[in-house]
Amino acid sequence: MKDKLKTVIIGDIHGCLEEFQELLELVDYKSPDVEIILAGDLIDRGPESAAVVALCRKLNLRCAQGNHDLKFIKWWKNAGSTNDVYDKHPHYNQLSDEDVNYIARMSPYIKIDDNTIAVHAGLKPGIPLEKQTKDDLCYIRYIDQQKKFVSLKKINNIGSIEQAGAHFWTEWGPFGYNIIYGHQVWEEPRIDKFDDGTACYGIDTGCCFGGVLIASCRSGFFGLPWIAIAVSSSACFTLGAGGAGASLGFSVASTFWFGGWSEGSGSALVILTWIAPPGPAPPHRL
Ligand SMILES: [Mn+2]
Repeated sequence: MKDKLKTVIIGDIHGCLEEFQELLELVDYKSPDVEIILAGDLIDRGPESAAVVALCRKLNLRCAQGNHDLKFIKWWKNAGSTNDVYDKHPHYNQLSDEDVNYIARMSPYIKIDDNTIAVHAGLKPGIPLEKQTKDDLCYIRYIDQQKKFVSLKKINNIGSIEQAGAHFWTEWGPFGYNIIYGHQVWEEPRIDKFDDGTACYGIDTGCCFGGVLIASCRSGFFGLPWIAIAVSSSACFTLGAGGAGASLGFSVASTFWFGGWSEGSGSALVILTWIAPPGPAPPHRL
């Protein structure tokens, strides 16, 4: 696929159709030089999972498969082994054959350029990108000294991440790529920078839990190399537009320059500028 000038990466939508649509408008998604890439977890938790999948499919958006997407496909391949899942996930029953195919065809990761990838959860340290397993790419969170995956359940059983001798996966970097990922909910976007000039960008700010949905935009917007635009969920908006910037916690001066915010219809709009990541220049600089 030919590289487009403006690349926009959106993380865990989780059925939050309204916020997703708003964000699409915001990044001018119909423009021929804009490409939207999704970091997975389109479904579950939010109110309109089936509609989100249908929209992404109709727009033919490339999506890195998330653990929730993978979980659905595993269930579906087992011919819907249990029916009680409909109580928990009624939208499972609302997905059309085309929707199911779209989810099944999602990529384990998406290469944005030679230096940059989008993936749902992250990478396992010390393993080449091509050799990463689907489960690691979709589920990874904590890694112990033996470079083994440590589940959230195990950490909860042991007591803490430290007691489990584990670290969040990005702390084992660099990985040879700029990595934009979702999966782990942060109060504000998390950025880990490395000596080789690459960085990891965690962009899941928990829209389905009342946080915001973020679009990480590369190149071309406002003539700057990288920016992030966040649109509030309705729950977050009730925090009050006046305090939007502060209440969302976007105050990391070394990483972000707070570009300002304005009110849209029924939502607070926050525009943040990402300082260009160090190291290799994005190849599609204006
Ligand atoms: Mn998720």
